[in-house]
Amino acid sequence: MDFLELLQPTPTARPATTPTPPIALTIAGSDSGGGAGVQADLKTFAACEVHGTSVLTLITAQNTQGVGAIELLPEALIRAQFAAVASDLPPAAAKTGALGSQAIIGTVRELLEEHPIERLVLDPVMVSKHGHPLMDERTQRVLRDQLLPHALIVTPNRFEAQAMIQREVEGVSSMKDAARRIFDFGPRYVLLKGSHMDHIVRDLLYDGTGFVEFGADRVDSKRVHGSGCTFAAAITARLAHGDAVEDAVAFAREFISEAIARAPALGHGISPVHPMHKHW
Ligand code: PXL
Repeated sequence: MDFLELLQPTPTARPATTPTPPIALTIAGSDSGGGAGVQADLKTFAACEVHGTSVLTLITAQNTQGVGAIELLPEALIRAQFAAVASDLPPAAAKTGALGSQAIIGTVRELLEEHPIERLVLDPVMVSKHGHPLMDERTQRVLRDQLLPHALIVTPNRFEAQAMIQREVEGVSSMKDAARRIFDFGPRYVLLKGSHMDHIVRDLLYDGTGFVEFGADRVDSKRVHGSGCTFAAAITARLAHGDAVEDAVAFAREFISEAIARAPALGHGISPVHPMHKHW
């Protein structure tokens, strides 16, 4: 570059184009408090550099202290959201969260049959991590029988595993037995979350042949609202990026530990986890 060139005005910089991100879809419910459900999923997708789309199944009025009201959305509106997304923004991976009723479970099954999604993460949302049932037993069975065959990976907690197989799950050997039985309902991977032994959290991943155990120090925190949703959404995001299942789960384990450890205090009840922990 010579002296004259240096005197030329610099051309206005063109804006750098942002590369197209992978797309992920969540089929789940709204938490007005912004901690769980679709809100957790979309924040997690964004934090993991994925464009998030959503099909809302139900709307809850809730905050950190509890759920006040729930309204299920009509089947036609669920179908319309799915059609809008699938025709223009086809997801590389998807997850399901709260589905609310046998009718909605049936609608989601039909949608998945009409439009198969290879990389589907099924978060059962049947029994809370504290053991409170979130749907009646008949609806739990319908979810198990109709949706597990469509899942790449299902992510039950211990209580959901018990509900699926109708027997106690306590300790590693019964977790392994449960994972084998849940595998027989049709998912390609089972991730059984956390038997809490001492201060270690153990998750077991089963692919029909062998087990991979994920251990992490248990973060002693009450700020765990939305942790199941955030965990499953982080797996979904990495699957959308093209990760192998085992890598996506390893990433999500790290992600959820940090999201719990770095969660700020919010509200007067159970604070949500912090999916944006890498950013603020
Ligand atoms: O974390 C389970 C869950 C899923 N979806 C919605 C929720 C919750 C728990 O509060 O509110 C909408």
